[in-house]
Order: sequence, then structure tokens, then C-alpha cells
Amino acid sequence: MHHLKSSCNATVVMLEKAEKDNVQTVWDRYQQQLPQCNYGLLGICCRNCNMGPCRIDPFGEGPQKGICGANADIIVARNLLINVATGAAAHSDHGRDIIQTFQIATAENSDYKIRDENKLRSLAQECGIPAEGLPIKKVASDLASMLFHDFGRQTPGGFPFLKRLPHQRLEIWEKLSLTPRGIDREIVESIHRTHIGVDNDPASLLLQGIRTALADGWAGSMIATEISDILFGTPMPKKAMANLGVLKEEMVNIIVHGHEPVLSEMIVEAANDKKLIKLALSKGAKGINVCGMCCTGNEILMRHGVSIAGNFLQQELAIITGVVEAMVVDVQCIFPSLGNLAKCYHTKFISTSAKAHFPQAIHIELDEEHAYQTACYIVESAVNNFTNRKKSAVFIPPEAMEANVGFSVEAIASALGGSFDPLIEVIKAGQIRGIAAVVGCNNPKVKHDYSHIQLIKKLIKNDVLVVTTGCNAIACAKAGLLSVGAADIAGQGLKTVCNQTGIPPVLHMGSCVDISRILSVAAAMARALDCDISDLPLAAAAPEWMSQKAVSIAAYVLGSGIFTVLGTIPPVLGSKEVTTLLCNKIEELLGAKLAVEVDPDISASLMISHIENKRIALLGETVAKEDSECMSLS
Ligand code: SF4
Ligand code: MSK
Repeated sequence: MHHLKSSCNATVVMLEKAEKDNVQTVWDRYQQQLPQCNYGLLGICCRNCNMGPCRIDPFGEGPQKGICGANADIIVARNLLINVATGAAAHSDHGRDIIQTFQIATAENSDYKIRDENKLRSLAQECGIPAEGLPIKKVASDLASMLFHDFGRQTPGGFPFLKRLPHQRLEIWEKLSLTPRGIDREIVESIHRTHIGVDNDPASLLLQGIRTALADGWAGSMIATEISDILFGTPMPKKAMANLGVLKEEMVNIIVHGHEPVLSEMIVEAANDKKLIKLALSKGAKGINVCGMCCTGNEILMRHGVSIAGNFLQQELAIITGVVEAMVVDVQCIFPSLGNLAKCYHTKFISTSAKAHFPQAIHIELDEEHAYQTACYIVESAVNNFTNRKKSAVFIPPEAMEANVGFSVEAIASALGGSFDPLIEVIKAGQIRGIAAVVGCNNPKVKHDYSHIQLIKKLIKNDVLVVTTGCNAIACAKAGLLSVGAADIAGQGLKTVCNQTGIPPVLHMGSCVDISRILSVAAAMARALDCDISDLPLAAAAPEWMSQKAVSIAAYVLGSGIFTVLGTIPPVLGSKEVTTLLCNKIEELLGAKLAVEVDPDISASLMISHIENKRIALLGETVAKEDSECMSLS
């Protein structure tokens, strides 16, 4: 039965162990929730005020309006806007925290260093901050102050990264009043609009959702990415290992999980501290093994080649191996179940963010002024926990796959010889048909990793270069799709390009906030071709998405002009108006629309045919290349 839950063998085997150990996982709790509430699935319940809760009868027999008079269209649109605002807030607050760390790095004797001075100077220049001849700490401090302003701006058009966009896209935003003002302003206004009796027009609510999400993509997330690169180093290609088999029985295992790199960077450093290694040896361990999970994992994977133990649905399974001395978490995508589960083994579940507390966690808050000290304390407590392992509970699945990672914008340009021109040329020539961004979470509603992998295999087979982030990237790493050898299953054109350049057909571009890297590449290509982003042969997909951040991502990718396919059904089907707007009418305004398709083969076909149609319009091709598997669908 467990093989129906995941296409990742390590996961299947660990689910068997969970059953044997009599511990619950996310899949068990999902089963317990079935059947899920249909009102919730359709998005037609509202708890926004205390006259409610209200719900709309989808069959038209019962109530068609909430107590205040809101109909299904208003309720669905409001609920969606709340999701966008939450997701945008999570990403952008991450960005704010990174700026704070960046400021701390400018202080004397800070534990944080500025690792990429070149990027600091070029970003300062891009943002109009004087940099030439000035000390880097002065430049960093000025840049930090400027980026802080992006949160509180009151008028549209001030974000420095908007200069990356082609003028065609900026004109669309201006015409529709979609150019974001401040990050915080858009999020607050979204929440305001969803208060009872404020914005009750579905189209107006959705457009505010797009504007809020654009503030996330083109400011909050982009700030997080760019400043993390300056602080911790811009990722460059390297090899690393992925899946639960990266845990080591003879070593002290520490997993860092969540999203922000601020503590995990220090944990990686502390794990190399001679005194702590000596302590580990004295406990009978052969050393200290730090591994990542989810996007905190992606951050240190991309920058340091630190092994990644798994993606979102594997967080509990890591503890169930019985060899994790400490599961150290920061923010986002962390199950509240981990504290209770950790008690069944010997694992210390350590929360570290002032914003994220969990039941039964040991809270060791990150003190950024003394970050290395905090990290050493955490590593030391993990080492001291090594001797508490229950030998009978230990089982590590053998799966660990080698992956090529570290494809930042700078790394891709450098692999191509210094610019994106060669990529544009092979796209024009048709060797590569287009680019697909495939990103996002896992969701127990669908078979773990299955849609991620199926979708991508079909895309690369059809000569579509794939860029990936988040849990999708981890799924690809585990399945061997991030290796140069994966080009063997690509179409002839893509395979040739991969062999010539030494890049894999699927490029790991980082964590969830690093989707901003994909936006930057798309914008640079559009500018080079003097067209709008929506004119490019690009498509996006989130095959197994689940988080509110994914809703914000879908909204900003759409708002940036990129056709996007969602592989799990968003709670909008209760409103015909909202569904039609998102999946159809919005294209007239934005040049892009959403599609919802749970079958990954059909999703891939939708993306391929979109890419082929864009080629016809942009490059004047007369006939679209036939999707190599389309025939099997008819
Ligand atoms: Fe019901 Fe309207 Fe209150 Fe929502 S805002 S709970 S629909 S009365
Ligand atoms: S961690 S947001 S489950 S991709 Fe970024 Fe994965 Fe989705 Fe969290």
C-alpha cells in the first residue's frame, strides 16, 4: 500500500518502518481527515466575521449568500486573497530578516561576513547606491537601508528590481494599476479588503492579489535571494547527495529544516569546529553530519554542497530513522507534529525563531549578535545526545543520489560562456524549444514526488529546459534528474546542448524565494529579445503545491506574464466567475493564465503546446513541433 503514497523508494520503506514503530505520519493524518469538507475544497465557506461561519450551497438548493450578503464569487475571491497575502507575507518577512542579518554583518566583529563583495557592489550600482571606492561595510549599510524602504513605500514604482523588467510588462502593470507600492502596504491592504464589507468585487480582489504577489516576487523574495547571495555566497555548480540515505549511522546527525539560511549557515560552520568534532569523537561518533531538509536545506545545498535528506513530506521520516540527534528548525513548512514524534525517538526537536514555536520543542532562540555561539550550543547539545540513541530503532534507507546543484543566474550565465545569448540562440534555433519553471511543494493528496518527476521527464524529452526550486528540486535530485547524465532521457536538441555545455537538463536554482532568480532570467531574456515576458516560450508548473506561499508564487508568476499549471486543485471551483477569470479572461489583461490539471502527462502537454504556440508567434515558426507523447493522450 505504501508504494501508492510515494514514488520515492526511501519514503516507501520508511513508511513501513513508521507502521512497525507505531508512529503517525502526515499520510495517516490525511487519511483521518477524509472525506475532506467539500465547502472547504470549493472555497465557499467564510469565517471572516462573527455573524458567520457561512457557507454557500454549491448545488443551488440551499443558501446562495452569506449572512452579510456575500455570494460564492466574493467568498472564493476573498479567501484566495487571504492566501496570497499570507504567502507574500511569509516570503517577504524572510526577506526582511535577511536584511536585518545583513545590517548585523556590517558591525565590527560580527559572526556574519560579506562573502560576495562583487555582487554587493554590482547590486548597489543596480539600486543606485554609490559603491565605487567606498568601504564595503558602508555600501552594505546603505544598500540595507534602501531595501528596508521597499517594505514601507507608499507609491508605486519604487522597487529597484523593477528595472530588470522589460518596458512592455511595466506598461501592462501601469495600465492595470498593478505596479506594487510597498511590500507591507500591499499585504495590509489585502487583509483590509477582505474585512467584512470592504472589497466585494471578485475581479478587484483578484487584481489586488496579483499586485500583492508582485511585491513578493519582485521585492520580498528577490531581496531575500540577492542579499543571501551577498552574505553567504552566490551559488556555483557543485555536486551533492540527496535523500534519507545521506544520514550516517556512525555520525552525529543534525538536520536543519525550514527556510532561512541565517542559522543553518552557522550550524554548518559550527559542525566543523575542532572542539565539537573532538567532543563527537569522545562520544563514540565518527564526526558530525549536517544535512538539510526543505528550503533551509536547499540554501546550504546550493552554497556549500551540504547533503539534503529530503523534501516536505519526508520531515517526519528523517526522525523515524532513529539516527537524528537534532532536528533544528527555523520558519515555514515545519509540521507541528515533530515535537511529539521526536519524543518517540531520542531526537531533540529544536525551534530557533522568535516567530515559530512548536509543541514539545526545545526553544533555543537564535541570537544574531552571537550567532556562532548559538550554533555551537545547538551542535553541542546534538553531540551530547548521540549516546542516547535507541539502537533497536535505527534504520537508514540506502537511497542517496548524486546531484549537480548551484545554478544561480550568475552560474548559468557563466556555464554558457558569460551571458544568456547562447541560450537565446539555441532557443531561436529550436534545439531547446523553451524553458519550463517547475517548482513547489509536496502534498499528501497526490502521490509524493510522482507528478514532479513525470511532468519533468516529459518536458525534457520534448527539448524543454527545466529550471526548478523548492521541494520539486529535491524530488529531481533524488530521482537523478539533476545529473548531467539525465540528458540521456532528454530530446536530441536538449541533450546536445547539455553535452556541449556540461549542464544537466534540469537546473536547480535554489529555494522557494529563489523563484525570483527565475523571474530575473525571464526578464533578461525578454529584454534581450525586446518583447514582453508573456511573448517568450516559457511556462511554469507547481505539480504538488500545498502552501499559501505557492498561491502567492502562482499569482506573481502569472502577473509576470507566464502561463502556469497547478497540479493540485485550488479552492476556487465554487465560483464560476473566479475560475473563469483565472483560467481564461485574465489572459486578455496579463497575457497569461492559469490551468489546473492533476495529470502530470497532460500538464506537460499543456506546457509544451503553450511553448510551441509562443514560438510560432515570437519566432515566426510556421509549424509547431509535435509533442512526442501527445498521441498517447488521445
Ligand atoms: Fe458570513 Fe459575510 Fe461574515 Fe463571511 S463576512 S462570515 S459571509 S457574514
Ligand atoms: S519548502 S513552500 S513545501 S516547496 Fe520551500 Fe517545499 Fe513548498 Fe515548503
